[in-house]
Amino acid sequence: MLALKENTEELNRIADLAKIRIRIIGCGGGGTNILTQINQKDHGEAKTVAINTDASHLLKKVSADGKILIGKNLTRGMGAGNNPEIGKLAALESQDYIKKAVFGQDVIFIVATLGGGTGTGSAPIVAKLAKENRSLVFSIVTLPFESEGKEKMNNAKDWLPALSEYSDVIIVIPNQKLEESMDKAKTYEENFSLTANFIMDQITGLVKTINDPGRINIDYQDLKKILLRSRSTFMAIGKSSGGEGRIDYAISQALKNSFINVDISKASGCLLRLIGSDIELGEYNYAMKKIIDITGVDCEIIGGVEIRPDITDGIYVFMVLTGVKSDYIIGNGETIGKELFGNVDAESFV
Ligand SMILES: Nc1nc2c(ncn2[C@@H]2O[C@H](COP(=O)(O)OP(=O)(O)OP(=O)(O)O)[C@@H](O)[C@H]2O)c(=O)[nH]1
Ligand SMILES: [Mg+2]
Repeated sequence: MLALKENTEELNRIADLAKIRIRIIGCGGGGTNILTQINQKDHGEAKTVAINTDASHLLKKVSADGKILIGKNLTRGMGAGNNPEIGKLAALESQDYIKKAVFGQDVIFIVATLGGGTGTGSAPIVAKLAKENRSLVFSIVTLPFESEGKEKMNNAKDWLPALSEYSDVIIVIPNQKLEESMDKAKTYEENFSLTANFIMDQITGLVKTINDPGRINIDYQDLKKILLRSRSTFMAIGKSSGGEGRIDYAISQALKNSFINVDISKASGCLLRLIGSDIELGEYNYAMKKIIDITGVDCEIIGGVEIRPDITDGIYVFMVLTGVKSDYIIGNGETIGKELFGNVDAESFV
């Protein structure tokens, strides 16, 4: 029989091996800006990788666990000049490095701000290489501001289908929504950080849900089971600082956001995780019932609870909902609605 210490070491080793491997890959200028914000905050055990054709941005502006300058021969480190074809060729030139970045990963998150050359053209190649490696691929992308004009919006529109082909799900956040809710008193960076936070909450919520063991646990198989029901997936986090009705409030906060409209009334699956220092069993049951009230009894719910004594400012609820209806969420192979692209290029749809 193993001594207690050896036993513990062996268990630790197995627990480490059983952790799912997650990488967050930022593509292009905006994608790597958002990645940098994620990298600078607690993002669980996921590793971050930045990909760009722009050498000086990558070197001076980006913080990540790994950086890949793509298309060194093609662009000589000078960017893709708003041309997604160059972004694509750059990614193909450097595909051996990208393959190494996705190798053996269970989940790949791709973050890109569509409209320019590098993020738009390289993200579908990263997704393809990740899919060939059998990873689950979540892509989270932004669309350009309408004021940036037709060319950028057309880049996004023309290249989203390629990304959709290789992503399990794409979550699309129009920058235009940022402009509508923009606080004029805040700086450009502060306003941009709202989208970055929205993206970050979804990614880190998922990373922690499946890698940090809870009192009632949710694991990777649970995630896969819920995703099998439908690829149209929405992830959200909500917080309540306490008091009566705190579960209702946290759930309503999770479902409320300024960027994308989502109808969850026909959701077919839900992972629901409550995080806090003093969650009661009654609250856990209530939260599950509350979701069923919204979605109907056919929704399969897998719940989890993480007791975190260090959280003293209230409770958090993190949800992964599948089978949701939204123009902004594109499940693998689904058609992309023209409403997504706003008014910028309406005539090309006629
Ligand atoms: N939300 C958000 N959007 C951004 C940010 N930076 C750029 N964008 C948007 O993304 C679009 C594309 O810009 P970049 O990401 O810089 O382009 P790129 O992928 O580096 O492409 P090239 O520079 O042409 O190689 C812009 O038109 C903006 O709409 C950012 O930090 N946050
Ligand atoms: Mg750039």
